[in-house]
Amino acid sequence: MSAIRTTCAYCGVGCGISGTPNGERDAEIMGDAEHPANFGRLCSKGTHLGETVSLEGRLLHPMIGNARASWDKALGLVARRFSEAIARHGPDSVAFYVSGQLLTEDYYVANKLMKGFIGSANIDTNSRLCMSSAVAGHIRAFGEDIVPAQYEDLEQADLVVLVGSNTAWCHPVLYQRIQAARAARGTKLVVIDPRRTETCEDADLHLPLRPGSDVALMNGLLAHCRRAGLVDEAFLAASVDVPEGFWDALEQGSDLWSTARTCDLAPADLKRFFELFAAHPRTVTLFSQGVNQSIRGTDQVNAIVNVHLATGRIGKPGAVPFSITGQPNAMGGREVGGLASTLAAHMDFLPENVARVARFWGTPHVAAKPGLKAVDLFRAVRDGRIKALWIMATNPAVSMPDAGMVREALAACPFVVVSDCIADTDTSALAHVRLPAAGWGEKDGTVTNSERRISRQRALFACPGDVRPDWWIITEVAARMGWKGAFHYARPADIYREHARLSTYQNGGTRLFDIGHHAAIGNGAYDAMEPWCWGGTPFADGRFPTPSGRARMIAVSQMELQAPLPNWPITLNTGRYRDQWHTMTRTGLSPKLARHRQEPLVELHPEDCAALGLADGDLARVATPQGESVFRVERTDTQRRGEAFVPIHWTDRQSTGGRAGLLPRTLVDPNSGQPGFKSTPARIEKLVTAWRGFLIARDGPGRIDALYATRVRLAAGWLVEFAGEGDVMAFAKRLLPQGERVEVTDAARGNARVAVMAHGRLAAAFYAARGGGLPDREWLIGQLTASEAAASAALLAGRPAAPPPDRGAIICACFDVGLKTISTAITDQALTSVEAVGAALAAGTNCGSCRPAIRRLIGEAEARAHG
Ligand SMILES: Nc1nc2c(c(=O)[nH]1)N[C@H]1C(S)=C(S)[C@@H](COP(=O)(O)OP(=O)(O)OC[C@H]3O[C@@H](n4cnc5c(=O)[nH]c(N)nc54)[C@H](O)[C@@H]3O)O[C@H]1N2
Ligand SMILES: Nc1nc2c(c(=O)[nH]1)N[C@H]1C(S)=C(S)[C@@H](COP(=O)(O)OP(=O)(O)OC[C@H]3O[C@@H](n4cnc5c(=O)[nH]c(N)nc54)[C@H](O)[C@@H]3O)O[C@H]1N2
Ligand code: SF4
Ligand SMILES: [Mo]
Repeated sequence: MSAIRTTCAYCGVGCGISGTPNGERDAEIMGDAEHPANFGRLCSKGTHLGETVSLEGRLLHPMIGNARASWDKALGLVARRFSEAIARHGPDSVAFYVSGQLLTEDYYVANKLMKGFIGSANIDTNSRLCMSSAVAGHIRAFGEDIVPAQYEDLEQADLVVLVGSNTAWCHPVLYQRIQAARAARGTKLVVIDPRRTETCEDADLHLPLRPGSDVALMNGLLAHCRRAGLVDEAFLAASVDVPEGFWDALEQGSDLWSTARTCDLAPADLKRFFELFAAHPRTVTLFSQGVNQSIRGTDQVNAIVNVHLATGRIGKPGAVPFSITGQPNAMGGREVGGLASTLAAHMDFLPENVARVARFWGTPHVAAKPGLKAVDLFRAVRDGRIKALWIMATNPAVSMPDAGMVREALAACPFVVVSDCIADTDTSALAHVRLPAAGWGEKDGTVTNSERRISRQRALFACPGDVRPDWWIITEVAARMGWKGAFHYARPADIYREHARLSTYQNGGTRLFDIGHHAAIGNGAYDAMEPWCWGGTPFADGRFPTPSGRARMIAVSQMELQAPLPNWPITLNTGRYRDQWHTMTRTGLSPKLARHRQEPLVELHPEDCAALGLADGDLARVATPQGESVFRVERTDTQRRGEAFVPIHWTDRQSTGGRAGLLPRTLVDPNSGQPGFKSTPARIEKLVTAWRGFLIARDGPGRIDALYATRVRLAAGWLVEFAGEGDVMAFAKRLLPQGERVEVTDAARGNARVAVMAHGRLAAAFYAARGGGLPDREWLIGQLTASEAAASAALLAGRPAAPPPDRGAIICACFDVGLKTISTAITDQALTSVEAVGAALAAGTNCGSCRPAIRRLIGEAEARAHG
C-alpha cells in the first residue's frame, strides 16, 4: 500500500500524518513532512496511533439494550423516539450533546438537524467545557469568534507567554516549534501556571501564580504598559473602543506590589515579566485551559486581549493573543455553529440571522433562541425536562463536572442514544441504543486546527462490521424523521460544499468566516485538498467584524479570591498527562503510552504531605462536596502549598478510584457557561488498607472489587495495581486464572505471592503485602514474554538470581528508556544536554515529547552537583 496523507486523531495542533496501512488493521505512522502544522514532527501520542487501530473493544453493530440490531431497526427506533418526544413535549424536550472530535461534515449535519429541522438549539458540545470562554471573549472583543493567530507567529515572536497551558504535554508539536524558534533566534519564554509543569523547564521565567488570579496579573501588566508609555494611542483612536472610565478603574490595585500580593508572586519576578513584555513588542500570548476553565474564564480571556489591543500587538506578525484549541476539530465545531449559544457559520440568533439561515436551509423551523449549555443541559436531563438525548463522540459520564450528577441524569432519562466507536464506555453503559461510529483511520472529511487550518482526514481502512460514519448515521435519522430532502448527501464533499455555501451566503464581508471559494469544489479537488487557512491575517488592516468596525476593550476586574474553607482546605486542580487522551478509550489501547504514567496520581507539596501524614506512594482519598475518589500520592515541590493536581483520564473501565470527574463542582462562567474545572475546594486524607499489591497477567481481569485498583496494558498482558481489605487470598483467587500454581502466603500478615503457570510459561503473578516490601515490577513484566519460565523461587521472590538494573519510570515512550537509566547516564557520563543524552541512550530522539523531562533531569543533576 502507498502512504495516505491524513491528520492526527488527537489535539488541536492538527498535525499531518502519513499513514501506510499494512496487513489487517495495522498501520505505519509517520509525520507528514509537507503539512504546515508539523512539517513531519509528531509527539508521542501521534507516533503511537498505530497501536490504537486494532478492533479491540470496538462497537461493531448497532445495539438496542444488549441485543444486536439491524441499522434499519436501530435508526427507526431513534427517529421514532425523538419524533414522539417532540410531538408530545415540543422541540426543546430533546437534545444532542456532541464533540470537537466529530469531523466538520458530521458536525454540520448534527447542527442542521437540531437547529434547522427539530427547531431547538439544544445541541451543545464538549467544547463548552473546553474553549467556550475563549469564544465568548473573542465575540465581546472582536465581534466574531476569530482566533487571530497562526503558528508562524510563534516563530516570528520575540516573546512567547504561555498562560494556563501545559504546552509541552498537551500541544507538544507547538512546544517543539517554540523551542526550535528559541534555539534559532533567542525568543524569550514566560510560563504562567500555578504548577511548575514540564513546560516551565528551560523557560526564562515561570510565574506560579495563585489560581484564579490571572485578571489581576493581566490588569497589572496593562497598568505597567500604560505607565511605561506603551499604549498605542494611534491604534486605539483608529480601531478600538475603550469604555469610559476604563483606565481609572484599571489603576485600582494594579500597581506592582498589590498585583504581586493578589497573585501571590515575588514582586521581583513580576517586575521581570512586565519588563520582558515591555521590551518585546512582538509578543504572542498563548492560552488554554488554565484561562478558559474558570468561573471567570471570559474575563480572563478579555484581560489578555485588552493588553494586546491596548499595545497594538494584534494583526501583526508575531504579535497576537492566541487561544489554542484542544480537540482535533474544536475549531470546525465553532465554524458550523455547534455550540448551543451560536446558530451556524459564525452567526448568532439575531432575527435577521435566523431568517437568513431559514432561507438557506429551506425550513421554517430554525431555532430562534440559544439552547441549553452543557451543565444546564444535563441538569435538564436529570430534572426530566429532556425526554430523548443523543450523545456523539464524547464521554460525559467521565468528563462533565460532578459526573455523579450526570450519571444520575443519564440513568433517569427515558431515552439515551450514544454514538461511539467503543462498545463499552462509562457513558454508553447507560445508553438505550448504541450506534457504531467510524473512528480515526476510517473517517473521511475535514478538520480545522487551532490556526484555522482546514485539513483532510482520510481513511486508511474500510469500516469494520456495521460501522458507519457519523454524518451517515445523523442523516439517516433525519430522513426517518421526515426530512429526507434536506439531508440527502452521498458523500462528505456534498456536505462540505453546503457548509462553504452557507459561510458565504449573504455574507457581504460581515463575517470573516467565509470559505465561499469552496462552495463548488469538485469531488476530486475535495479529495486532493491541501491544508489551508481561512481568514488570512485577521485585523491586519485595523478593522474588526463589529458593526462599527472597531474592537472593544472590556473592563474586567479581578474576582475576589476566597480563603480556603476550613473543611475543604485544599484547592484541587485537574488536567492532563503527556501520553493519555481524555477518557483513554483510544490511548489506553497502547502499551507504549501506558508507560509514562501508569496510575492516577494526586500531586501534593511535601509540606502538605507532611501535614496530612502522607508518604510518596501512599493512597489518598480526595473528597469534595460533589464526590470522592482514591489516588496514589506523589509528593512534589512542583505544586504550590495547599493545592493538589489530579489527572482527568481514568474511568470505571480502567480503575476503581482515580475518578477526577466526580470531584469538580458545576459552577460555570456567567458569560460562557464553561465550568471552573481548575479549582475546586477539596480535602485529602490518607487511605489505610489492609494490603496492597499488584498483579501481572497475560489476560486482563474484568471488574476488580478492591478499595483501589487500576489496570494498564503491557506489551504482552496487563499490570493491575490494587489495595484492599479482607481475605487477601480470596481476592487473589478471584483475579487469578486457571493453571498450575506456586505460592507462599502469610494471610495473617496480608502477605501473599502466587505465580500461575500455563503451558510452561508464566500466565499471572500476584504479590500483596501489608506495608511496603513489594518486588520490582519490571523483571516480572519481562517474564510474561520470556521464552523460558524462570524458577518458581525466583518468580515468588519477584526477582532473578542476579537482578538487572532498575530502569525507573519510563520517560521515553518511543525507546522505553527509564528515569533511573537516564539519571545514571547523566551523572556517570557527565551529560549536560538533551542531545548528549540522546546520543548516549537514544532517549528523546524520536518524537521528542520527553525532551522537557530529560532537561529537568539534567537540571536536577546539576543542582545536586552544585550542592
Ligand atoms: N496529552 C494530552 N494532550 C491533550 C489532551 C489530552 O487529553 N492529553 N487534550 C486536548 C484538549 S481537548 C485540551 S482542551 C488541551 C488542554 O491543554 P492545556 O490547557 O495545556 O491542559 P490542562 O492540563 O488542562 O491545563 C493547563 C494548565 O492550566 C493550569 N492552571 C490551573 N489553574 C490555573 C490558573 O488559575 N491560572 C493559570 N494561568 N493556569 C492555571 C494547570 O495547572 C495546567 O498545567 O489539551 C489537548 N491536548
Ligand atoms: N475535571 C476536568 N474535566 C474535564 C477537563 C478538565 O480539564 N478537567 N477538560 C474538559 C475538556 S477541555 C474536554 S475537551 C473534555 C473531553 O472529554 P470527552 O469528550 O468526554 O473525552 P473523550 O475521551 O475524548 O471522549 C470521546 C469519545 O468519543 C469516541 N469517539 C472518538 N472518535 C469518534 C468518532 O469519530 N465518532 C464517534 N461517534 N465517537 C468517537 C471515543 O471513543 C470516546 O468515547 O473533558 C472535559 N472535562
Ligand atoms: S501534537 Fe501530538 S497529539 Fe497533537 S496533533 Fe500533533 S501528533 Fe497529534
Ligand atoms: Mo478540550
